[in-house]
Amino acid sequence: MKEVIRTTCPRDCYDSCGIIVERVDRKVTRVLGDPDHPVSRGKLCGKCALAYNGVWRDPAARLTTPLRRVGAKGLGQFESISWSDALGEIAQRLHEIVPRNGAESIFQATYTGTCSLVAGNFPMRFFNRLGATPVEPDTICNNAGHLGLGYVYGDSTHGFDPKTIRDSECVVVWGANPSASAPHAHEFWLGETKAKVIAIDPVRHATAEQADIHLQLHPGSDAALAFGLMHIIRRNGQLDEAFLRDHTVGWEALEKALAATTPEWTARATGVPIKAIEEVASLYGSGPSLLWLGQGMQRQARGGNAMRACGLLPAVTGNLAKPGAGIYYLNGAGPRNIDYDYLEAAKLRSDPAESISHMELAEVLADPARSSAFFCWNMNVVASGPRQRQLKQALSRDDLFSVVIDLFQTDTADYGDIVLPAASFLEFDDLMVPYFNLFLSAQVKVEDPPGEALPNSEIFRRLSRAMGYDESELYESDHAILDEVLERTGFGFDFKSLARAGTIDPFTEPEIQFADLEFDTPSGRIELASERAAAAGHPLLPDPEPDPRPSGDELRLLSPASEWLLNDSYGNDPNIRRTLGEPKVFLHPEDAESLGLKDGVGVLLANETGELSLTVSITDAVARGVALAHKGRWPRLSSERANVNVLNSGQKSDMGESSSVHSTWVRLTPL
Ligand SMILES: Nc1nc2c(c(=O)[nH]1)N[C@H]1C(S)=C(S)[C@@H](COP(=O)(O)OP(=O)(O)OC[C@H]3O[C@@H](n4cnc5c(=O)[nH]c(N)nc54)[C@H](O)[C@@H]3O)O[C@H]1N2
Ligand SMILES: Nc1nc2c(c(=O)[nH]1)N[C@H]1C(S)=C(S)[C@@H](COP(=O)(O)OP(=O)(O)OC[C@H]3O[C@@H](n4cnc5c(=O)[nH]c(N)nc54)[C@H](O)[C@@H]3O)O[C@H]1N2
Ligand SMILES: [Mo]
Repeated sequence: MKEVIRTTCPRDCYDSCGIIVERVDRKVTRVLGDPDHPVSRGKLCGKCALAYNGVWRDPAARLTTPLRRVGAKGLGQFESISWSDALGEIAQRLHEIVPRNGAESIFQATYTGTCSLVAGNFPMRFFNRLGATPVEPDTICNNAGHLGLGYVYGDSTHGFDPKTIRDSECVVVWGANPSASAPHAHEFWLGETKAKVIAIDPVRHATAEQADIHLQLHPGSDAALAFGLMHIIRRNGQLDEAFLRDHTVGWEALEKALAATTPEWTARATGVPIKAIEEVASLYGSGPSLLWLGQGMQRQARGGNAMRACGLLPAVTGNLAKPGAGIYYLNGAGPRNIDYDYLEAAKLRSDPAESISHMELAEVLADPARSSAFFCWNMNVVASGPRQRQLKQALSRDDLFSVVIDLFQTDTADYGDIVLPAASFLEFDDLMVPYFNLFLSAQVKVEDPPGEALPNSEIFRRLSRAMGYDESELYESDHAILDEVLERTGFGFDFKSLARAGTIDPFTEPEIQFADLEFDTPSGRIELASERAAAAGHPLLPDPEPDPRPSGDELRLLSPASEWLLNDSYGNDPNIRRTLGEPKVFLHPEDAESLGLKDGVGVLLANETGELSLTVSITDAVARGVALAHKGRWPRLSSERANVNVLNSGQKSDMGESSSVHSTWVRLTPL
């Protein structure tokens, strides 16, 4: 018998596609895009179509039983054990560690392997009860931007409603690459709009190619460009003076600073021709305009400053709180009334959690005085984190007890003492709150997990039992949680009715961002100049100065999202590996020439942190001075057992102790 089941992709992607799964005699035959879903419109992106019909559903590639390490750490030699042995052993080790070294010596790292609510958050109930130290999740991804925008607006998780594009005349995509990171938004949301689309990026990616205007700025010159645009907007008489007077503080100081950022200065600072800067200023200034600030843009040494500077544009032009206007970084669950304190049972934690940054994880795990155990789940930190070589070394410590929970035998799993097999999103029910569109979606189980794999939530219920914990929150069932979460949203759905609908949009009309013009800043207004930033050691106004340019044999290494990989997922899918071929570094023809590099040759990238060999691909799609090598390859599947993060120094961004991976400098030498 053939059936079709509707579900949702819960991966870390702006699109959160609707999926339909075909089953014959209860066996899944195909995973496809849902034709009725407003985002996917019947099509999955290339990578998910391959992976969800490939490695994600291949029982031979998946972890199917708990494993105990038998060889040296990192070698990936394990034996199968039972769940009760695995959980018993973990509980025994934790019961030894807590009285001896304190629960704070147990570190746990998680991110967005699945973004679904229960699988992503329920395990925190266990860690809250245990009192483990979190590795602050957003420090690997977007924390600098959250802090930077927070200084200006008091909030960074309440973006525009994408539906409002119907009233826009201009959409600026600044330091995001939807053609890879949001392929359906690229194709439909941007591809079909009547608004002028402007892409601002050192790389001419497919979204920049498709845009009306592409400003190919030098990396690290975003604040300079923002100030240059505001200089011209002021000169053009396109300021919204009433808005500035009524809803902002700091205009006087900002206006003074804008005097110096003339078009000539801006062109020199950014590498963008004056004419193009003028054109963009005039389009954005006349509005209504949307501004999408990408996560890639803030992953640089002064990413917080860059976000603050770019974030001023909507305020000076009054492109806020009206249809067709707004700013977007991420849409959090706020307007959808998701209760995270309930999901994570925050009350189970007795002491407030002191977190560490991903940028210092390798150091902390190398130090026996600070760390005695490490849990990694929903995350492949050896592939995604900085200082890859140093992190592997730290994870090799004999006296560090490591537990890794994943679908696959990842590089991180190779360092586990115990590895636990997780179920994939096709194998359990859950809820998804997309971070671009303001939807709410059901993730519906379509088949049983392979072997003995279990959803994250069930793994942690069983671990709580093995620990002898008795708090009822640790044992609440997934379905009780799903219905409770939905009840608290007040949208009138329980899980069953939401599963029938697939995806709902609770807001029939576009939500107007900041409609009440109240801002959660100390002044209650938009803070162009911020005393709070100054008190934290930053300048009162964002600083327009660009980063220094690379010279000699040095280039600036950018390692953003690849069209064919999702973070560090899918790097083990055979079809995707074939499609990608050798790991490459993309270079501008003039840089290649001055370094004596020809298309297709091998090149060594090196810096103080590490080195990596890649194959040269020459293209004028990258700006001069840039080496582009996408993130997400699996180190254990390459001959050097490394990916681009072997070069990532883990330097903290100016705000939020966050990743500055796009500020990595490398020297290139022909192999
Ligand atoms: N060089 C460089 N490095 C980067 C970045 C960059 O731009 N450049 N970007 C950074 C960013 S933005 C991010 S967000 C991080 C992401 O880095 P990661 O979080 O490490 O990457 P993911 O591939 O999203 O997910 C990690 C793992 O979750 C597993 N997983 C999926 N579903 C489940 C589940 O239900 N349960 C469990 N237990 N596991 C599951 C997957 O198999 C995968 O191995 O990488 C960062 N690293
Ligand atoms: N296919 C795919 N989709 C993904 C992911 C993936 O790995 N693969 N990852 C997911 C995750 S976790 C995240 S956080 C998002 C990230 O998705 P995006 O927000 O699109 O961010 P990135 O892909 O890191 O980088 C976007 C762009 O930033 C540019 N950039 C780098 N430095 C600078 C700079 O100094 N200034 C400016 N203006 N631009 C700069 C890069 O050239 C790149 O084109 O995507 C999600 N979606
Ligand atoms: Mo991310």
